[in-house]
Amino acid sequence: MQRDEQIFSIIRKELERQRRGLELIASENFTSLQVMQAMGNVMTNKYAEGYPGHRYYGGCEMVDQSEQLAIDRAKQIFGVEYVNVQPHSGAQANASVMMAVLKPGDKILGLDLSMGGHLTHGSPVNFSGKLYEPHFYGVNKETGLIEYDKMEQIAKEVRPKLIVCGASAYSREWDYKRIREIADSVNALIMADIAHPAGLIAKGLLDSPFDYCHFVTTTTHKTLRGPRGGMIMIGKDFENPFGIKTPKGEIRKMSSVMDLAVFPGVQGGPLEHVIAAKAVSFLEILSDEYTQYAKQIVKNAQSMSKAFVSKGYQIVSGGTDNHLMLIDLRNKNVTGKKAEQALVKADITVNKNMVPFDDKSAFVTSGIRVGVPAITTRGLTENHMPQIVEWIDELLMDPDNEQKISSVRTAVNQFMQQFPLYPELG
Ligand code: DSN
Repeated sequence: MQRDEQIFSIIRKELERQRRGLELIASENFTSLQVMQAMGNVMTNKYAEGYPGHRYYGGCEMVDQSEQLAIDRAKQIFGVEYVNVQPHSGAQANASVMMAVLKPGDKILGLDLSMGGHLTHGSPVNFSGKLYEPHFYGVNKETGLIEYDKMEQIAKEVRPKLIVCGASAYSREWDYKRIREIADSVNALIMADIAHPAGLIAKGLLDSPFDYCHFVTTTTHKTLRGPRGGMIMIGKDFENPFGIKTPKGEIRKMSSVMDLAVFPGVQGGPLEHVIAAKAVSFLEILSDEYTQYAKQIVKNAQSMSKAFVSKGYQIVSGGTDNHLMLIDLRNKNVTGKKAEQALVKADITVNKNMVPFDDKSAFVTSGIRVGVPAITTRGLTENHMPQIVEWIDELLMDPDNEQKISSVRTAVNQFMQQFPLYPELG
């Protein structure tokens, strides 16, 4: 068969783009070469509906071993009783939890998308806001911190069946204990979506949600640095709240209900090649090297946030406890859209992001979200952060100055040559 030079040439250019730039998108990272190798393997050819030892297809002996390894390693990382590694993405992990515990029309309470939440936490344009009745809590206008009192007040008013915590653009720690108290007071279950900070939680650098939240979902490709995909965890398995019975009349544990929600509830055949790559990345996470990496993420984020503040930038909530920060650009007279465009032209990749109480649309926005997991993987340390902020500041002060954009791009490209990415790929 003819080799597809066209698509491989595009992939090659993407490698070059990744190599020469400063990747500051908070949700992105660079997997190890072995994670990528595990992803591109013959398991993509295999159908394996079901779970290890209980499949609807023959020939699953090898994928059973690989999926079981992924499950066991994830259990070890997070110290949990139940893991499902089949969700194709974080969105499907969240859909599966909702499928497991909600009926259409049930009420859910999540963080408002415009305050840092996620589409799958009840946005009206998403399945979560269409199938269920969404309600939202937010952050305080002055402090930028989650308003737990308001969360409680809304929970008492609407009595949601599921409270969703976790965010895509919130830089502070979560008070899981308080959320559990609120949930218990209205008889709600809790889903914590830790897609962003999962790697820091795995290493004890942020509070763990498992003692308080009934379900924890994550993606595997952000701070966890694995292949693109999702995962569901339950800290301690429990009897399902709806008393679903097996044909033998047994009450099913939540783990069984959750397995059935992922398959056949939301998905068909699992992506066993991606699950193999998840297993590889989980082994990496268990290493001391990854522990050092996670600690470096925190140092880099702290250093970057200080550098922004010293240049007069307003970080929502005043700083960061995790790997990212949301910068409100309203005092800098530049929109998120304009900022993103100028930075991207200089090979500094960020995303425009709405800030709490934004007066601009999601297409324009008043802010940018900046994260350090990817540059930390490249090998950058806290001492490099002020220079990055210097470049960003130069561009945002004069976003239409093409000469400046060009000189910063040259400096960025030269700088990144010190931090080789996938040298094995030539
Ligand atoms: N799109 C992801 C992010 O950038 O945070 C969340 O799904």
